[in-house]
Amino acid sequence: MKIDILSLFPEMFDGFLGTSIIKRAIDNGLVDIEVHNFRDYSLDKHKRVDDYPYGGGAGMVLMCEPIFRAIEDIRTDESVVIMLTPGGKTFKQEMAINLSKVKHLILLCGHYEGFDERIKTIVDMEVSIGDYVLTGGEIPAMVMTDAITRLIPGVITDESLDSESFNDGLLDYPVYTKPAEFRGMKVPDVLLSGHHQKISDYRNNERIKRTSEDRSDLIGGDDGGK
Ligand code: 6GU
Repeated sequence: MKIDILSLFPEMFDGFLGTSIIKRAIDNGLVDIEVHNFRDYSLDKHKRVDDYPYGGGAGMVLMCEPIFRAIEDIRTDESVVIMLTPGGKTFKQEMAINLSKVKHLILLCGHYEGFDERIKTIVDMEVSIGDYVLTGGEIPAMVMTDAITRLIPGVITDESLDSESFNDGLLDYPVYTKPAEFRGMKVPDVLLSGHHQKISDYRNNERIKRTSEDRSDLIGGDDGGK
């Protein structure tokens, strides 16, 4: 998979792309991630990419020209172009799974007051990562890239993906490591029993219990404002 990220602040991605599982996925050739500065696509001699909003009002607006030029340069017939904006469709695990099957993703990170409305005509989707406002689309682009990349076959073991939170709509089961007792808190006996069927039953029950206690909205209940 190829992911192209368009941003005004490419340096924000250095730590993210150079660390841990994402770095390993890139080094192993499982994903190719390229960050572009859309200032490079400005035709203006001062490399301007934003201007004042028509009609007045606060902040600056990202201009059509550099963004259209960047997308037209980078996209192919297999690209899905995504605009990151708080007004977009909320990013969830299901969307991550669907996007992990795409050959080429282009993520547009906005800043300032937003994108010129006409930029919507050149994108395939508008996506938000949740109901709060961030200063820009860079962190959302990292969130999406991380969630999608770990789903690409070979990036992490199939076993880790099998039982994780949100697969089949349930949260993950609780896990413990050494010691078997810490400050009076004991690891459940069943996990020390070596009895695979009992361990599997215990974990399945815990997933259902946790989901109904902490995130009943995932199984059709009210989330109580969580
Ligand atoms: Cl995609 N962008 C910004 N600026 N804020 C957000 C967001 C995106 N998703 C949630 N908040």
